Amino acid sequence: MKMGFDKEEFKKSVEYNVKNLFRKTIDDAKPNEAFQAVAYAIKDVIIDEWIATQKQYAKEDAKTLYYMSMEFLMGRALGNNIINIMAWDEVKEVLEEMGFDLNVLEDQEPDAALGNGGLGRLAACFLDSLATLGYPAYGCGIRYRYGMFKQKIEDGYQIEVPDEWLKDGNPFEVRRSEYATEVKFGGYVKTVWEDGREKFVQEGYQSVMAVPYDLPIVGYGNNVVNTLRIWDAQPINTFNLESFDKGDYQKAVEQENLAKNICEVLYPNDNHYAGKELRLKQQYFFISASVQRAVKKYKETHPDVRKFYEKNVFQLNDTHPTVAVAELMRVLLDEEGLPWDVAWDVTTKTCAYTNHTIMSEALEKWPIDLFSRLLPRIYQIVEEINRRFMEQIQQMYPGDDHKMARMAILYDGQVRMAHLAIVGSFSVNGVARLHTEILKTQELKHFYQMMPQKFNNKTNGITQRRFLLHGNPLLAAWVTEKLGSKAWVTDLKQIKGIEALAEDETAQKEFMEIKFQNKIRLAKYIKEHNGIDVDPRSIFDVQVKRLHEYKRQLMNILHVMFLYNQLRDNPNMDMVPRTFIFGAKAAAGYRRAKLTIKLINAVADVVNNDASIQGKLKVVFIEDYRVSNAEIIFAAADVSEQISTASKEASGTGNMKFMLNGALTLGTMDGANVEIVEEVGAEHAFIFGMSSDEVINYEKNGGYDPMTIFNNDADIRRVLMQLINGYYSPQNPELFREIYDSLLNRNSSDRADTYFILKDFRSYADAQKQVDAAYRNQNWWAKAAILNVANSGKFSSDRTIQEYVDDIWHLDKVEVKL
Ligand code: 26W
Repeated sequence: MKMGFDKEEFKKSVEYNVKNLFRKTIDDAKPNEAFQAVAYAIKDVIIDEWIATQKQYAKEDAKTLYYMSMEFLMGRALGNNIINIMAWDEVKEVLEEMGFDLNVLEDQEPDAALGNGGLGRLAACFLDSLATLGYPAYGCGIRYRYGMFKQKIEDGYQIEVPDEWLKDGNPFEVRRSEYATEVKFGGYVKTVWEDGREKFVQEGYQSVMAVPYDLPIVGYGNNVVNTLRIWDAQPINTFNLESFDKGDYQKAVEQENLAKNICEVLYPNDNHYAGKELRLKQQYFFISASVQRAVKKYKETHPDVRKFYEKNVFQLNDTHPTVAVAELMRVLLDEEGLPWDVAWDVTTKTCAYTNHTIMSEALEKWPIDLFSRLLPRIYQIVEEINRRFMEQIQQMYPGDDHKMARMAILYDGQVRMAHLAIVGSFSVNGVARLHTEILKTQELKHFYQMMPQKFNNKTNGITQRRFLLHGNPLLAAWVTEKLGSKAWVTDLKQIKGIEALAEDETAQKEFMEIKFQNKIRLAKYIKEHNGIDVDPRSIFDVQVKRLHEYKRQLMNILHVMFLYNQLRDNPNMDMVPRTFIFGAKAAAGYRRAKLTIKLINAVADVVNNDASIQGKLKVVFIEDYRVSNAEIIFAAADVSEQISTASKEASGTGNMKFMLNGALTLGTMDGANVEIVEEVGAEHAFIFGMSSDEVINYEKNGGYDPMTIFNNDADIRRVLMQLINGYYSPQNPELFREIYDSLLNRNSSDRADTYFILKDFRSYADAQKQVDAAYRNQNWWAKAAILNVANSGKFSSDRTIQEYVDDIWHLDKVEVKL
């Protein structure tokens, strides 16, 4: 267990840091300066554990996981680190003695937003769980200079502002220049004969230096500190002004620019492949550096690289890091001199692939000309992988050209990264039970039929350390008190113990009072950031997630318009006051998503300023939804909107964070909602809409006809007409025409109402009515909310990680003693 935390030493350390960093005494330190000083003091504590952990791993020669991901959506580190070294109360006290409020200091830290949404945040939760369970692991990623953009709302529109998260430096990072690695792009491949065999040498290339920065990933109360290693790019050789050779000059400038550009910015696309060359550069950059480093490190203590897989495993977070398959082959073939079959055996025993989406527009398919120009040697290797794979298909399915076309890695002038990932991996997993079944029976069915043993499910999870212990201290303390133990912090199944209190009226009152306090906290945040007054006694009905058509924020706001029409017709309509809260970033180039944000804000403007409806309806769009404000939002939610078109949301993880915080799910039978309902019971959720089978059936038969609904349902028709008659945009009645058209008219590429919004609308509205009815019985609601918390145990990322370890990674736990 933990050694005591030395408060006096910590205090001295903070004072010393303020002096050294800012030439000030502690009483003159501004909040941001105090934050820096505290962060460095915490890092000081962490460093010893970090060193001890890495020594222990080396000593035990432990098998290591490399979690390869373009995205790590970490959020803030300070509070999380203080919690995980188990020093929260002590640090809070010391800071109070020094005249600082820990919460205020935490607010000084910018979010590390090196990710878009679900996939990036999952990676962050996984790192927390890996460290807490004591498994040796690296996160491998990119140190983007600019992370996910900051969102400003101006006149109801989203404006993207650069995220300068490194402006004041990052107190927790350590630059590791000793591990700098060269990464090569372009040029051509020369074949030479050497030692009686063919060798491949890349020539005429440009290259950059990859320099790693390490961030500590602190386990909860176990002295374990793992590493998130993010790579920065630097020019390979300093600009040589003396060189007047034209070729050199040109090359030097180009290499300098290459290095400057590679790590500049995170692509803000979520679930949408854009095919940008710079993104492929980013992918190869961090993968080549990570793979080279992993092999080098292994070889420092192991003589035989053919056993690499015994001590190393690479998990590929979606297809984005899939060049790792070919890069590991390149290193083993060209640098280690292994024959193809041996290199392939090592590679396919090292790599494992996770699929996170079935959205076809998310699939990465690189044009062969671009791919082969940028990565000539890698492309040769992919060609050979494809050639051998095609041979294998021939053998298994003689004469079946259909299979070849469906499964080829290289096809129609493109490199299909998902196919490369599947062929090059020993494991392929989906992220929720339903999602994995859809992969097996629909999207990847040919691969499943050919290699069923590779396929498995790993239902996602979330870390309760951030999303309950840190984000909702009131509920966390209540749970601990009721259970008489904090064991749930590392074993969330134990939270089941509060189920016994679900019917207890005192417990119900206490629970609702905590929820009320959290709603006051969010109301304050909304007032400060949006200038809108919301009533904490109203139902907080929340949809926060990336803006995407399949997630159907549009259905939610159309329903608000529908409710508002009813209230206008009958201001005395009996309804529980409701606050509809949205938070979402739209990809910068996603026009329809951005227009949906404008629509939400336009509806908010009208509804929030209409005194005639007596405050029964409020609409709030929270600006710049991100990890740090998410923690406040989940804690305050009554209703969790999880309303994606069934089959489209691979898992969802926000749904789990709401459940853990005692919100009731209003959702479709999609992704992990299915398993949430299974755990808590359908009677404690509000389920509506078509099943995934129904949706898939409609899709196979060319969709449905939304016009019939439009013609026969006057309420829906009235709402839709308000999109084009200026009801919410009097100055420009045509403003929302595109949205109207998307619901009713097919266009060149899409069916009308691609995501079945009108088809599911009535069922959704009915479910919403049930929410209203249910909330009137506060005892029932409290019971259902407590049951949600009590049955959220399955959704800890600790459980998910243990399943990855048991079924895929086969790591051993390491104990670190100080
Ligand atoms: C190439 C552009 C691009 C960028 C990001 C394509 C796809 C992505 C991600 C895979 C999108 C994503 O974040 N997917 C989400 O992953 C979560 C974690 O598994 C799931 O819970 C969500 O359902 C899924 O949408």
